[in-house]
Amino acid sequence: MILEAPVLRRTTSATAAPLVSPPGSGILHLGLGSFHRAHQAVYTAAALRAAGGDWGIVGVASRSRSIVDAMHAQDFLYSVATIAPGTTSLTIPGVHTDAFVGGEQPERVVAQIADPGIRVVSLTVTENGYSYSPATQHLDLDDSTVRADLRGGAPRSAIGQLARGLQERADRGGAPISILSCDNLAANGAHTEKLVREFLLELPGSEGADALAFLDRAVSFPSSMVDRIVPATTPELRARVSSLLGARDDIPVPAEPFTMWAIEDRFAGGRPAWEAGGAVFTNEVGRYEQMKVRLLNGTHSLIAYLGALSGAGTIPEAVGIDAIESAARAVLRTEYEPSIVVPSGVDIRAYESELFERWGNSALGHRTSQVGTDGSVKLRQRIPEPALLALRRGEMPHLIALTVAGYLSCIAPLPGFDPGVHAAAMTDGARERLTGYAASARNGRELAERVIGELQLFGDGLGSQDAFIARVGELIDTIRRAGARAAIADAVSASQTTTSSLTSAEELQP
Ligand code: CS2
Repeated sequence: MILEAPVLRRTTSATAAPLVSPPGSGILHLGLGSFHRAHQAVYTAAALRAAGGDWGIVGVASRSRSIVDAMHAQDFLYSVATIAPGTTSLTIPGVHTDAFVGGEQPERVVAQIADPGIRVVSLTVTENGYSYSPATQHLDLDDSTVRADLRGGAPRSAIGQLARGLQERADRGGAPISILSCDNLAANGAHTEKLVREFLLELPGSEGADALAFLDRAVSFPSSMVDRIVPATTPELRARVSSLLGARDDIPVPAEPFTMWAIEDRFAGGRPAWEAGGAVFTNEVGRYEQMKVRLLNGTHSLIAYLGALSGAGTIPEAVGIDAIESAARAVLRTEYEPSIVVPSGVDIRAYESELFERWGNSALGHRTSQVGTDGSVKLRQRIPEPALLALRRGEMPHLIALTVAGYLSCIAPLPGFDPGVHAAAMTDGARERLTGYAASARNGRELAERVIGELQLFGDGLGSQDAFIARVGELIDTIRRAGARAAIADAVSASQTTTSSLTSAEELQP
């Protein structure tokens, strides 16, 4: 029945709200994945409805031909299925005007960035897509793609594409443009700008000079905090959406009802009226980012790793385990909350209780393996600064140590320990290297010393914290010997005895 339904197209779409029709394409988006399609695209549709403007989006998938083919086959339409227990509602953003695969046409990415009609380049390329070394936070000059991009030819890395595109734009008259990172990186705008500048500075002679002058003059890199839980699309969702829609949609995106976007209002070439979709323009983006990356994402990692080790396939299942819920509450209150300054107007108690509702959304099916994937780059954003702040206060961050112990037990299990199927489903660029370390480690302490101390996976600050490294090692051994629940009980009770008086983050931060 569904197979016989017509494919979703502008002519077959039967949604209640009329589709938007962007008159031109002012945005180039790198990273045409589910998150972008359920987040920025929805805000852009609201902006176009409210205020118009030629802010259609040209979407660039880094490698996936199937998403690009499906976007073309469906006139760039797809549904966002907003899912809460008992209800699913559909919206069709309809803001994309073209789509192509960046890996197949890297020269086209460069040409589009140089095109004066494009005034915003936004990015969701994941923490992994910025070609920087997690230990140093600088452009990773050991990365073969970065090295090839610096030598010339069509660039393959996002940073190389941005730098080459901006070079060409500078040559074509240098029309103002903004580069908008929408990834979960601290100070993502400044971080992206630093990496693009480092790329240009690495070019031989004065090759990057004109582009650097253009950056000073007419390119802005606003930071933004993005938030919406977007699980992977399943065949069941495709079938459900197609039957609700009465048209076949091969690329729907599931998402939770909650959505938030806080953006610095520094757009050199103008911007859509994203506030119409509820985006907050603020000069407190740094505070929003820290709050979200630590409280939501940091705790999410804890739930995912300890959940997977306890046999939970989904986040709601994991947070439904009492011990994991108490660990999540404890890490929020005693380790993450004291490390942030809450943005003005945000009620932190309400924010936290909403987090538990969001994680508990059982209809969404968000997998522990999805959140646990790429921990080597994600954790670098989430844990070192709050851990160091606690250590400087003289307190051991037991639950952050537990998060790291959970991560290593999932990705690089010590010999003889089986972390289970959900841990095995996590992918991580560092898995091979870390597994090699684990194979020759005699105990958790040795593994933690190699990964945190020698490899400095979480930066040089934590790399020299022997007591923290030892605590991670102990918890890895407890997980191996007595299981995840024993390690959680140990960490939660230790944290209760050490955190009687907390100093506020405002006093501790410069
Ligand atoms: C998650 C995030 O996969 C993960 O690491 O923590 O993708 C999280 O769901 C989003 O950041 C929510 O905005």
